[in-house]
Amino acid sequence: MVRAGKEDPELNMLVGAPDRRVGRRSLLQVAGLLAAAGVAGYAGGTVAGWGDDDPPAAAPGRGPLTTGNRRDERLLNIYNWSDYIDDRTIPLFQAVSNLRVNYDVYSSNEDLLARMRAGPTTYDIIVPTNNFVPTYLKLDLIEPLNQDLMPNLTNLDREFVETDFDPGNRYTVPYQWGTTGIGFNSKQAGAQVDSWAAVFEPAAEMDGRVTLLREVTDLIGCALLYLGRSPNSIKDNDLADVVKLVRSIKPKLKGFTTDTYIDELAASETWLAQGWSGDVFQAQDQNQDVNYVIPKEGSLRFVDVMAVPKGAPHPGNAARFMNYVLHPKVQARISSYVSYGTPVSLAKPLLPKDQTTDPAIYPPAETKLSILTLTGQKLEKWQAAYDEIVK
Ligand code: N2P
Repeated sequence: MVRAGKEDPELNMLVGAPDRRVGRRSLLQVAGLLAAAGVAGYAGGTVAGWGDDDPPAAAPGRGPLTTGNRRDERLLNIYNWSDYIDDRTIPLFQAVSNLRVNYDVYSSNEDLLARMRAGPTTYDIIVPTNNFVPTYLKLDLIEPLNQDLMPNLTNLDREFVETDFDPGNRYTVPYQWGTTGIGFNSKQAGAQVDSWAAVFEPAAEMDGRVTLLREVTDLIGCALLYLGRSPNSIKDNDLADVVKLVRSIKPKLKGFTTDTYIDELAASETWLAQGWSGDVFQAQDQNQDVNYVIPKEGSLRFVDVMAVPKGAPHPGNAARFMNYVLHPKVQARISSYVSYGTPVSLAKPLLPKDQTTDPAIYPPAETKLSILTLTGQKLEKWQAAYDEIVK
């Protein structure tokens, strides 16, 4: 529904207006744009989508040393969710910072965590969801941020500073936030979708047209809400009921996915998708029959946060990027494109009004939304229930 409206020429100075999503297939390919624009320090090659596990070597010796890094390279390796950035922010950051950015994407917290647990990484920024932060801290997988390089931290709204998972933003900086709900095609599924029943007990006519999220927290948490249980339950009988419910509808599902449902909703291949708010709005941009609802039983709210993996090669450059992202104009550019909520209210006057007044993007206080945290026993039990469902 929303696209960036009139943008700031200052932020658009070096690139035109390519309007491509940075999805799982279409990683940023801005090399040509940058080279054409004569961006200082750009070393050639593809900016993102390495195609293998190791990022390419840094641009050799250009400009002054960058402070705060372990490796003396003008390089930044970012690992973010698919479909979670516009395609101007990275080129413009490269232009203003004289750093080269490699940008790669993943599509679930489980995938990201498994990658981080597998051993040392070359990524400098990852973007886990808040509910996984305690696990990252416990496993010693992220390191304290260089806050001295982030004067824009003061732009963050108070509620994103005084969090239970990282008070004071010592380890994490909020990127965007959103809700979990249902994306539905009003022509095919009807206009009256308002309950989790639509996806957890789908009507026979919806056979093969329903997808659920391939993500532990959303799948288990929302099924618990549908069953009228606490969305934080770790009771064995509650989790057994969730497993029973979702397993019983598996034959009717198109599948579990976190990164294909935007395209599938847009193409009217999927008619009902458990999904994240901004993703569904990105589908709606392409297909006006697509709508988003937060079901009446309540749902989940999440904050995705930028963090530096322990021992990352370029933590100084990571801090520079985080600081850039906290600029209201940059927040507005990202938010207006991805249709998720911004943690920087100063960006709101710069956003399209139809976005800031949309209760599906900025839900009113009375909407029943829980923020879940996955730790210890809960992580283990929920993961086991999830594995039992998807195996
Ligand atoms: C972006 C989805 C990010 C939200 N496509 C998941 N926390």
